[in-house]
Amino acid sequence: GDTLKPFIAFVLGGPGSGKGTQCTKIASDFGFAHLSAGDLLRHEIASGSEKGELILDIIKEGRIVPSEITVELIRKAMEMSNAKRVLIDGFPRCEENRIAFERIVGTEPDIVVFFDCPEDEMVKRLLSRNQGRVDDNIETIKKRLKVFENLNIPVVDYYSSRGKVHKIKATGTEDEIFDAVRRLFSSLSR
Ligand code: UP5
Ligand code: MG
Repeated sequence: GDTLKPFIAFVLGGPGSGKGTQCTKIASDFGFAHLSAGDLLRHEIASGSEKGELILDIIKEGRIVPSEITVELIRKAMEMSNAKRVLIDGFPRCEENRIAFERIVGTEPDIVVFFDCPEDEMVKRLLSRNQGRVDDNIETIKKRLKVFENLNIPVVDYYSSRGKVHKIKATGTEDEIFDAVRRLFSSLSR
């Protein structure tokens, strides 16, 4: 294996804050591999495995999939990509996720990007997405928002206390938000 550890950015923010949209742009402009924890979990569901059935039940309820499942999917995807720079989108969702990642992968993120978006805007975006996601209904969205507030914000607070968080205002157009994102990533690559 590669002895050099990649540069890792955790990308966090509430449901619908624009993590996936902005990660796509970062990946293409700055040469990062984009690993979305949610996409890896949905891929496992689509594979039809027994693990996938468990994951589907959890996602429908807006709850958090057991750390060992998610960390293992991310670890494998990192290994497969063999990338020097990695965006990990939508993970860790809770302190237990964070601790499991640091233990199993054996490293901390270099930076944490946090997309700060008001709840009413996130709800509006999710309800108009229309891509058939089983969790884009108002009942599940309310649960996702609660889990985000109660379990994900503490992770952001933890990394803030370690000086790793870059908070980005996630309202406005995709391009306006990417202006701020671009400034951040340009400041890293020298
Ligand atoms: N959109 C984007 N930017 C916009 C803008 N500036 N103005 C107007 N519209 C904008 O964007 C959402 C929608 O808004 C899209 O239609 C987009 O076009 C539009 P997107 O970029 O998809 O936002 P994102 O933050 O990625 O929203 P997503 O729904 O993916 O966030 P979640 O964090 O809820 O979803 P995720 O896939 O990460 O997780 C889903 C579930 O999986 C979780 O609820 C949980 O049950 C489970 N999960 C785990 O258990 N563990 C994990 O580690 C990860 C997930
Ligand atoms: Mg997403």
